[in-house]
Amino acid sequence: MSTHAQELKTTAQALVAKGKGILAIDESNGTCNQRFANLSIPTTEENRRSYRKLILTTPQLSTYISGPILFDETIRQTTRNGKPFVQVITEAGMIPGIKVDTGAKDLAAHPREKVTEGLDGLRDRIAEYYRMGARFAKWRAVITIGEGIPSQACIDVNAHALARYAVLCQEGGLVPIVEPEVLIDGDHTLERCYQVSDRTLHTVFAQLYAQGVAFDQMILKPSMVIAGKDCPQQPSVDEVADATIRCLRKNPPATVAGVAFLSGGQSAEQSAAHLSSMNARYQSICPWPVTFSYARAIQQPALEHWRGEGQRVAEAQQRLLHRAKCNSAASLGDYSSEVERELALV
Ligand code: 5MM
Repeated sequence: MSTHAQELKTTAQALVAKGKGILAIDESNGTCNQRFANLSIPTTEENRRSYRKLILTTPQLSTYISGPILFDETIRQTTRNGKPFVQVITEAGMIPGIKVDTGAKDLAAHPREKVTEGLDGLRDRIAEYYRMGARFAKWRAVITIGEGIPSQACIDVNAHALARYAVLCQEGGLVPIVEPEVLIDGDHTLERCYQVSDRTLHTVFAQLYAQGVAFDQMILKPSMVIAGKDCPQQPSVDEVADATIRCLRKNPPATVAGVAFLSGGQSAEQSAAHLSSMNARYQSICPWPVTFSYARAIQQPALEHWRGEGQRVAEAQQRLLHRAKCNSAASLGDYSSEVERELALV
């Protein structure tokens, strides 16, 4: 058992506290720059710092967000006055998190498939992040659906790495967020996504168990069971919620501290609607809290408004807060298009 066991349990529970979710702002520089470039925002370190400061200093954010996940560059950055972002986060009543994987790379001998790297030196990096104030971590594995894929080899190596990462995190005092993402890209059906998600989660939890991960000291960050974005038969909101909960109830043990979904390229409204339907209809039969750990579905409206201009910060923060409120409502099963509009007026 980790010497941090009690701290890990307390942190894990706080991350999925009622009405709260996690905010992923851990885009690597490449991904962040791409999102900036799409909006003609100059891709400089100073702009990445300003944008992350805009997010982290949003008034009332901690009412809805338990903790933000940072990228390595961000955890080392400060406000203009020199206050470390970790301090900004803790003073606002949130828990600092850190992405510790180093990205999904091509998997040898398996065309079109990826394996996430970052295990080399991880014990030392975790110790450094803990000293800097981080209390949870994230590692994302990517599973692609296509003709003949995913291979079992791809699922196995990613599950093995997720478990190695998770047990190292617990040893070092960071709550691991275990993120096996089944991508939304492609024209696969809901049923095919269900089969792949089920096989992936089954393999991941077998590895977590085999390697001694404490389930009550971790959070699962899965993708929803959804049709591929190019599938001609798009399921209804309730069909996505039904399939996702059916798949989830088969897999994570009841002792897992919480389930916090990624948005995976769904629109802001869609991801809130799916989460809300799950909670409204199934909260009473789920053994763990079901909430969000979104990046794009919370940030995108704020980023699109900000566009790198200082005078737009306050309005961009309002847009960020609006999405945080909507997803908080969704985590309670209370989101609807009317609530979406009402919360915009508050
Ligand atoms: C799936 O991506 C994670 C959740 O974001 P969405 O809710 O937008 O799907 C996200 O945390 C992702 O892992 C980070 O943005 C890091 O991305 P890269 O690819 O730069 O490591």
